[in-house]
Amino acid sequence: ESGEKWVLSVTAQTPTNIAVIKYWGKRDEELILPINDSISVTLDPGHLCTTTSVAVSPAFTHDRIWLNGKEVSLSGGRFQNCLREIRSRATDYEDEKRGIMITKKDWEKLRVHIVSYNNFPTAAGLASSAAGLACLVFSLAKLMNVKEDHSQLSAIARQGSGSACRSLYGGFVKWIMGKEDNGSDSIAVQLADENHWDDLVIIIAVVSSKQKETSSTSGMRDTVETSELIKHRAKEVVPKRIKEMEAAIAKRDFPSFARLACADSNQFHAVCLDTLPPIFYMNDTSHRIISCVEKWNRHEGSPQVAYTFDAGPNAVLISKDRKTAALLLQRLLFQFPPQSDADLNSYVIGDKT
Ligand code: 2P0
Repeated sequence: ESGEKWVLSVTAQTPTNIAVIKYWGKRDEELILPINDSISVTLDPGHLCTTTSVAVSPAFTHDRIWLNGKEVSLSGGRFQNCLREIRSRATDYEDEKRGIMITKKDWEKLRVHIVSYNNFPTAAGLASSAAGLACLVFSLAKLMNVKEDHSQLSAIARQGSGSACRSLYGGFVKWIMGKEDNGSDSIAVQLADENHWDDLVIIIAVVSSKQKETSSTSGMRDTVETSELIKHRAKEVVPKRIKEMEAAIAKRDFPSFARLACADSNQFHAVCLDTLPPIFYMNDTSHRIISCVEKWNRHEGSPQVAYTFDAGPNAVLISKDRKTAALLLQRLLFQFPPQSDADLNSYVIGDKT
């Protein structure tokens, strides 16, 4: 093809991740450095995921981005930070067949177009930034022939959105808070791959499709500024839980896994209540789901299902196997009958990882 007409593109798909030991609170807002480690499970590809295509062409005059079909401004600091970090690591690219040669210098001048879709409604209040920023960083890195490994890329995705760094890996992932002021050691590492514990089944019950009232970013800022409880959590509670959770995952010990995940979700929401002004992410239905699972687990004598709630009222329910997941779904549909056919589609069912 002649010099100016080519387009080079890459498409990638990234699932979101669900924290079982929560990230809440930053020590550095600009670099997005957390006050504690966190552990998450990445959903199966295809469920709650983002698909992103990135392209460069000499014909492009500006960096541009379209999210779910609508062009949005790229001026936000976080997008720009990710783009800049990837660009600075670009390496020479050559496609002899098409006669394309892009040097490190060329990458600085070439403009990118980014098109990104979520396969779930952003309005449902389900984490979208994690999958989105991870996918953006990964596809840009592939396009620009960046040689960094997944953990190094995770440190870049982290600067787009904290939880995004954990979506660079499948399976169980730990985001290490790190010690350095420049964030170089605040990276994600894989604890176990997607085949390690494939009995687990995750069911997400959409309790409300309203968008959350307090964004995570401002919520955690308020918490760090006003909560006493968060200090105790970050210093004393989480470090111990991280060790215990790592052991539970390694041994596929569901009772310990469930106990830790539920306790950590509850403490995260307690810390939100301890914030000034208090943040209410869960609602009555969320509380009823918790009671229902707690009662069931107690009745069985050992945990069957773990629950965890993020910055919104939707329940993420992790059952120990497929049989339990079927029972759980039955119970949910009986106790929380969907009000319309549309609601039925909101019961997103997916295996772990
Ligand atoms: C988590 N959450 O560990 C926790 C639990 C919500 C509750 O990470 O400001 O969108 O972009 O770093 O990652 C949501 O916060 O916040 C989050 P920023 P992010 O998954």
